Amino acid sequence: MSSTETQIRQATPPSSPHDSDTALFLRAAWGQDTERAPLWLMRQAGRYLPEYLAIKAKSSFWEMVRTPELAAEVSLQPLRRFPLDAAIIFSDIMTPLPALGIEIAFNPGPVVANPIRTKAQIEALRRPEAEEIAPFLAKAIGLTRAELSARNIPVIGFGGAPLTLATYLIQGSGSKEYEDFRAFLRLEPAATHALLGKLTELSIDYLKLQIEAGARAIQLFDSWAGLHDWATYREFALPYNRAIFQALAGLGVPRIYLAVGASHLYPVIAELPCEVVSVDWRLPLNHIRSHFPNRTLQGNLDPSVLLASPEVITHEAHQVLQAGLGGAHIFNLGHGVIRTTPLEHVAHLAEVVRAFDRRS
Ligand code: 1CP
Repeated sequence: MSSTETQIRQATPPSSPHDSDTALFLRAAWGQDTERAPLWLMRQAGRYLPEYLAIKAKSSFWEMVRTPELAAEVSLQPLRRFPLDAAIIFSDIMTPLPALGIEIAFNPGPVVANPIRTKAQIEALRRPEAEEIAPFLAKAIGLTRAELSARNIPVIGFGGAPLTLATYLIQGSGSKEYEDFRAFLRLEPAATHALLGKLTELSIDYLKLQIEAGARAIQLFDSWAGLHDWATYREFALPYNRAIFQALAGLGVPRIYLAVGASHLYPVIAELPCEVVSVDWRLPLNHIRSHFPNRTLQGNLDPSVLLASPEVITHEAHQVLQAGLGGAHIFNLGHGVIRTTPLEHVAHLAEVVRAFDRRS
């Protein structure tokens, strides 16, 4: 981004209900070509951390999510170990769905008790009041924020994109290619749109409650967007994602969009009103910039690099950092931290990213 464009964006920040955005992560998210790339990792709170496993041994996943003290503790754990520039609140993309009347278990991924396959099931979904969706999450964000505000580290809130939520609800659980879901879209387009409409309303309330509780940025996870071709994405994903981002415009939080395995969709994704695009590892960031001029790019180290050696991590992280020059960049993985990632490799990555001066 040119310095003139940076100045224009800096000159017109959206009205922020919070303190001024001085945190490195927020400056980069708003489009500033910062002196150093801020760093956080998707799934930074999770199963590669022994202190997470210790809590998990005593509590179910839902207990952890629904007990604000536990959720805040788990959100803070990676920040105690590593010099990260943002926290992500510990929860799940499926968290708001029980408020619609849908029963969900985790084993370890989400399992839907009664997968949605009929129009009647969709019509029967409740429209919850905003306050009932996830009151525990608002408390967890408040507790996490209280611990981090002295360090000026922001908390990221998040939700699942409607099409990705529908993928689990209709398929019923994780799958490799989600064939049942992709067939359902074709067989029952009207019912699918009705479901996506309800998920969009729910997601807007859910994300707004996180912003009201103090989340300083919002990430929309569209983990399964890459399954689809252009026309399907344009019909079943784009309008709903756009509606969510539009509803969050002007609330003073940068909006981050993540789609995985979806570089074929970038020309369509470019139509979304968001400040940050999170990219997986399949293409270098400098090849992606042209699709998203004036946006911040987030990513995009292959998570499996963290399973290799410190030398490999240094080399590949430098490649990502170099490719991220020429515009705002938030360093992250292309997808979540893998469960078997050695802790010292995460520490090493943090050192490499922090030592890289983007101005020299
Ligand atoms: O067994 C366990 O310990 C539970 C594993 C686990 C964890 C740690 C699940 C079940 N969810 C989470 C937390 C989680 N989920 C976070 C926490 C914050 C952080 O990143 O540190 C976040 C952001 C999510 C988001 C999420 N959940 C996504 C989007 C990100 C992605 O990986 O693409 C998805 C697809 C889910 C569904 C889900 N929940 C849990 C699992 C194992 C999965 C994936 C299942 C699958 O692969 O289909």
